[in-house]
Amino acid sequence: MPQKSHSIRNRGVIGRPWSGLKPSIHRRTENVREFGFMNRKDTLFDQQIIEPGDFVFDERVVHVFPDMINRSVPGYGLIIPMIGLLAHRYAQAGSTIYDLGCSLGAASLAMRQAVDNENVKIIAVDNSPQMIASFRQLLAEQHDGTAIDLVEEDIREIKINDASVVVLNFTLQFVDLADRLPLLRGIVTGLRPGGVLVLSEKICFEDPVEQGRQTGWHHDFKRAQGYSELEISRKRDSLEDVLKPETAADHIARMRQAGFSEAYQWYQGFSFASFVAIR
Ligand code: GEK
Repeated sequence: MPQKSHSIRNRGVIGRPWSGLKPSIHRRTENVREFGFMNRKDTLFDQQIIEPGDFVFDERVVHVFPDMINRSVPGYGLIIPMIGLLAHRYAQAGSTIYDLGCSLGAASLAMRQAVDNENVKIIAVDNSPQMIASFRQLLAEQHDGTAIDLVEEDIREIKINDASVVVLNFTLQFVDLADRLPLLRGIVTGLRPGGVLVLSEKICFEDPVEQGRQTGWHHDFKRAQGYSELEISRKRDSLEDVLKPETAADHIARMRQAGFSEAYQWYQGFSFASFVAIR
């Protein structure tokens, strides 16, 4: 892969808290007057407005999403800028980058910052109309950088075409198990040789003892983030049958089966992991 002369560090992709947003944008997202609608504290499960098994990415979730994902996923604030770094390394001139299940676009924005001026196109997809509308509103405030095309669609219906980087950052876990292999096959087919998939997932563990310990450590993390016992158990109930985790070994095996020539786990924070697969 050709070396690029400009420094990613100088453009601030590394070391910024959660989003990899440019400083001005990051400040704006912290400004309640401008973006208060998606800057609220997650109290959804304190108020019990979501029923068991009923988690959906609706307006209530969008309003608290950055706070929710930061306080629920150990390492989310690290994974986002690392996706930027990986995009910087693997994005190919003239190709397309896909962010599948983009939510409010943290990964897209980190990648845009990392690959600016590389003649790439970014397509961000989510099937939640509220997520797409809010991400669109955020983008409307920015007038610089690579264009990001927003697509409101099920990621199973998207044709990946001439891609060099595809991101599934905590999205595959919400897709039916039977649909995961066909989805990955479509990604491999649409990737250029040398292109990559970055896959981040909540994982489970074969050994019940380890499963118990990892769950306990994750709940300690959530307690340390200020969630109460009630909020933790209600969220767990609401995600039951909605979020379907698999083991790290299952993910690696499926990526190989789908046609990736290499697949590695690069990150784990308790029961949250991230992988890179290379076509
Ligand atoms: C981030 N990647 O901040 N088609 C399209 N979108 C979907 C589908 C589907 N079949 N299923 C779920 N989603 C983001 C975080 S959040 C992770 C991703 C979480 C979307 C859903 O609407 C939501 O926006 C996103 O996937 C999952 O880097 O909430 O744990």
